[in-house]
Amino acid sequence: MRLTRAIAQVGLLLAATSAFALPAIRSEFTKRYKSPPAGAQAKAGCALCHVGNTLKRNPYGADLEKALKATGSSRITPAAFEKIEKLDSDKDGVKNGVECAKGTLPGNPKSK
Ligand SMILES: [Ca+2]
Repeated sequence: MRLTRAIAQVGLLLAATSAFALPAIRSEFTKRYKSPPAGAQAKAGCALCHVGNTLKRNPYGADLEKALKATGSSRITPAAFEKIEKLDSDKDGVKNGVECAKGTLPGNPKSK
């Protein structure tokens, strides 16, 4: 009985942990652009690619999704990021690659 309870508690802990884990795309973004943990990109959370905390993608997220589909892979690849670095997804006059490197939000025109 005790063992069953312990296993259930571990299961709950794992489920809770995975629910808050960053998606692979986010961790690859952070790795590629050396996004600082206290910077605007980290603070944006899901809004880096989505509209707020919704599933709807912002312009950068939409471009990244298109680029990812073009690679033919279901997993994020450096090629997908690279493919959209020359675009200005949010039309603020600053290319995605520049925004990603300097820590601003490539899907939010108020951040450049
Ligand atoms: Ca931009």
